[in-house]
Amino acid sequence: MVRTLVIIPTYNERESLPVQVEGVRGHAPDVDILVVDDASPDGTGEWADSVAAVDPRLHVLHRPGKQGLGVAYRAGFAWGLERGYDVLVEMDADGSHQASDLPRLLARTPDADLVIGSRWVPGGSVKNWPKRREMLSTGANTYVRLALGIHVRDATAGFRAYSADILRRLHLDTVESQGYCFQIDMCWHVLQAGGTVVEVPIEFVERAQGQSKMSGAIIREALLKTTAWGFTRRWRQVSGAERRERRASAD
Ligand SMILES: Nc1nc2c(ncn2[C@@H]2O[C@H](COP(=O)(O)OP(=O)(O)OP(=O)(O)O)[C@@H](O)[C@H]2O)c(=O)[nH]1
Ligand SMILES: [Mg+2]
Repeated sequence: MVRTLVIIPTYNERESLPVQVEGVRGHAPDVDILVVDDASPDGTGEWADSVAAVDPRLHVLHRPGKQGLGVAYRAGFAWGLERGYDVLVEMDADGSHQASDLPRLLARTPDADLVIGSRWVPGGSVKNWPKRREMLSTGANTYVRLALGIHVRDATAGFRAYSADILRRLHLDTVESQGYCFQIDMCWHVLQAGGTVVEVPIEFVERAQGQSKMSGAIIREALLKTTAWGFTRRWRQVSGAERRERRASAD
């Protein structure tokens, strides 16, 4: 029996979270849910506590204040790994990630270390996104593919499932990025650790309630870090470091 934990980070998602939790319950009744709340002023954490009091399969991790998505997910992964879950899922509270797509993601987890719910593979799509957002996402993903030399079409996607094995193999404390960059960073770590990545098409729906936490700082972080990783990769290729390391590990 595979034990799955769906981790939902929240900051001010009082209206969206109940809908998302109900969706997960309906489409994947066997999974456990962990809400990681950063002391949302709008009472999201208290609502989650009230559900956890009567539902032993919903857990809440309270964090002292807004520290960003990456920190929340790292705390959620650590919580799940300590408790022996086999598959750990990232899912937004805002309705962009549809619970109806969750079973298809989970169905692929035996084949890969990381299953990404992808907007940019055939069959994937976005709904209600302004053209500007669409261009930002496709542009960012093209840049990531070229800079890092990887084949993943949607490395910034935040609806994904990891095997516990790969998360244990990554040094999660070295994944310091936030926002979109956290997703790229995790994908890059998985690939560098020799993990396999598959993409499953999803329909991504723009949030209907609450506010996006997307900002210029988040975009800049992703751009700068991806560029730096890309240069490091090229430098290692040119300097032959990769070849030497491979030879050393074969000896
Ligand atoms: N715990 C925690 N959750 C966060 C934080 N920032 C964002 N989230 C949650 O992470 C999920 C994604 O955040 P969004 O605001 O939708 O950001 P986004 O999906 O990158 O941006 P949009 O595409 O504009 O919606 C939501 O469930 C948020 O509530 C944070 O600092 N801490
Ligand atoms: Mg969102």
